[in-house]
Amino acid sequence: MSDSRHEASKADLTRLLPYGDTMNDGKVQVSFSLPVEAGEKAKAAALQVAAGMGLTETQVTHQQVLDPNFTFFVVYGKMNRPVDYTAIRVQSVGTETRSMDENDRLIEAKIGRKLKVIGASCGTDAHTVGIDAIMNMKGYAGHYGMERYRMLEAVNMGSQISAEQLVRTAIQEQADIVLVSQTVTQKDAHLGILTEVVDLFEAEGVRDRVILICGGARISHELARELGYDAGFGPGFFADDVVTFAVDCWLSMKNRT
Ligand code: B12
Repeated sequence: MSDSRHEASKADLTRLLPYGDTMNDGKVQVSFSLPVEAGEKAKAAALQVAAGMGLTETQVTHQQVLDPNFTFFVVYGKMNRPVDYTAIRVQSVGTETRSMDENDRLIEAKIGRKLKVIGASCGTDAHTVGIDAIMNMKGYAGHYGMERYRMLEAVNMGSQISAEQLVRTAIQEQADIVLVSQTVTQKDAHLGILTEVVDLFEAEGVRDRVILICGGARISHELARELGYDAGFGPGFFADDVVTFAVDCWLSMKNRT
């Protein structure tokens, strides 16, 4: 058994704590900024903030002036409240990812035509890297994007596309798969736009004709399902994961022509 597996096997999964350098030591590092001038008083405030998080044995290991009125802190501490890992249940997309070639062959054999994909980063969101990672020819981190697929016709509308524009285009183009990217989540801004897209598809009476998928740094499959999407993908997923899900979903949907 490798050292790390041997060490992990000693963990009590009903009372899981962060691992610093020994099992269950609960050691964590947190970082935050405070809107105060740097100095000893600011450091004391940072320690109180960490105590408020439930941390003990705290230590400010880094304090940095951001500007005269803001200071950034890194604090080490010990967390004392364990979690029961055995009681955790998560919703995940849960399909085994096929490669681009496998997906292409499956689409050709079972669907017999190219699937049309329309995607955009919606609302005021100007972050394009996430949707580009999934859609663009070159893809991301060594994983090709949807434009590279032989059996997909992928149209990336770019960023700052309104929900109306996206839905109108998807209907006009008879899209099979619609992708919505949302990166900025400040004050839950992403929830409004994601819901608007679902509402518009429903209002047009075509929600069940498209596979609707969202993604972004703070998107989970569970959240996506709650909002009325077929699936949601956060960091660590690539075009092959999304296409595998979409093809399986397409094949399981009834009344397809
Ligand atoms: C680059 C960047 C920018 C660039 C964007 C350039 C561009 N063309 O995209 C610029 C400088 C324009 C920018 C602007 C802003 N940004 Co910015 N930005 C970033 C940064 C550094 C990287 C984001 C990124 O590209 N990640 C890489 C991609 C590949 O990751 P990803 O988006 O998570 O995508 C993956 C998955 O999520 C998923 N995915 C994503 N989309 C989709 C869609 C579908 C359909 C699917 C299936 C999957 C999927 O697949 C991808 C691959 O695995 C992040 C910080 C960070 N390190 O993350 C901040 C960050 C996202 N930005 C932030 C902010 C606040 C802003 C601004 C509001 C700043 C300001 N006050 O002006 C503006 C907003 C502008 C606007 N109108 O949207 C915050 C967001 C905080 C929050 N909770 O909302 C972050 C987190 C920085 C921070 N810590 O404060 N930003």
